[in-house]
Amino acid sequence: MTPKAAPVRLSTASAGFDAEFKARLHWSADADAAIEKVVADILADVQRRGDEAVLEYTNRFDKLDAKTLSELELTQAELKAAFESLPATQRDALEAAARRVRSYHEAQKKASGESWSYRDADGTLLGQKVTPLDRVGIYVPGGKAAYPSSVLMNAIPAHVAGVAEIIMVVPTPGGEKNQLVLAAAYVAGVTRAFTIGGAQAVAALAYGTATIPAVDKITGPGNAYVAAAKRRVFGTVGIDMIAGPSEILVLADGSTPPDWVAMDLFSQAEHDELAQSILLCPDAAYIDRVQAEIDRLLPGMPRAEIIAASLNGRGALIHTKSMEEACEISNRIAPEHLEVSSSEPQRWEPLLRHAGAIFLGAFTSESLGDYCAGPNHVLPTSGTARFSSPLGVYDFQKRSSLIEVSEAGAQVLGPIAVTLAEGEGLQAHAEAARMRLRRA
Ligand code: HSO
Ligand code: ZN
Repeated sequence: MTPKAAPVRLSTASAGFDAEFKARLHWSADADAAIEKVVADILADVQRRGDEAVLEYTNRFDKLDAKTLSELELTQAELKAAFESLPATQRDALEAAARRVRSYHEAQKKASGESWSYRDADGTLLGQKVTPLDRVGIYVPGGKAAYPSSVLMNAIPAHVAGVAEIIMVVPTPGGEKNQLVLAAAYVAGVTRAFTIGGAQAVAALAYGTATIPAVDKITGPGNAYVAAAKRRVFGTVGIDMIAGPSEILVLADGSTPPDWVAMDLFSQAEHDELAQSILLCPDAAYIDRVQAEIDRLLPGMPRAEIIAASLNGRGALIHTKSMEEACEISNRIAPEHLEVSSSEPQRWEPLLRHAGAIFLGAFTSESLGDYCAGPNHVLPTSGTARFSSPLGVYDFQKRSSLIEVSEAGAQVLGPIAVTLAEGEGLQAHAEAARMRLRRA
């Protein structure tokens, strides 16, 4: 029997709204002490024993029987063969998505990822030099969350940024390789790929082993062990973010067919029982129609169980006093994905300040953004859109300040530096500045 999905109905007009709303939103990713211990041991072991440790853990956890780590490297020929083994429709879709994701990130680089400088009145040059990271690692989960689209979303911005080497790791439990993931690695231009995963793969990338080169940054989602490992190696390498369960918030004015909205809520819910789907709408009758569509459509969904668990556990249909109030609540939530399902999305967009990605208008389903619109689908979750941004070209670049003080400039800056240096009691600083002053 298909389960029922009845997201909780809330109304901003009711007295208990704030408390109920907070309780629903709560998501705790508290560190699990048992996982932390296992991960700490694996990291230390890989640091100590390198290849041997990675090989042992991989054989044990993924039930493989490899004799050396090099056996677990996927050759470029294998990636290419995976691509060529796909039906033409899949090959074309992967390439079309890759093209659009690439164009978007090229535009992003042009807009904010280039070096700049200027000269001030004394001829002193000041600027910022932007350089790509040398080598990055991309973690791709195995099993149920193995998304080829995520390979594109991680590797393409790295490529566009100019990263010379992109190392992909993907676990293959039981030796089963996901051909679409390998094909996506080929399309996205991954440099090297290894069938390893878990904390041991994160450790190998962070510290380097005889076979796996150490990288400068690790991006990509993973399970609780991978997340704990990424947290721990941060500092030795950069990381992108620690992602929580996926979220969608739909702001609806009642003008979109309600089955479209119901399916958009499903599209997030089907990812994971912990995923969150919320509808905010000032029209109570429309909310009823969305619920009716949920009831009608759910039995046809292959992942009905997951969808129902997600909607019943963390979903909500919220009746607001107005669209303005709905925008305010959305800002409080700072959702990963925000759909403005309205006939006048441009009217509401200026009111929306915190969201990973904003999808404007009835035709912009989140799913189009997940795969092929162009912007990245790796987005800040759990309210972190208040202070962080989608994965982008900038995550694969760093900036160096450039300073070239002219002789005239040194005469202006010198006395300022001398005064401040003496104030701090740092005589060498003061002298270094003074030596560059022209003697009268
Ligand atoms: N909505 C997911 C991305 C994704 N969807 C991958 C389908 N495949 C998290 O943003
Ligand atoms: Zn998705």
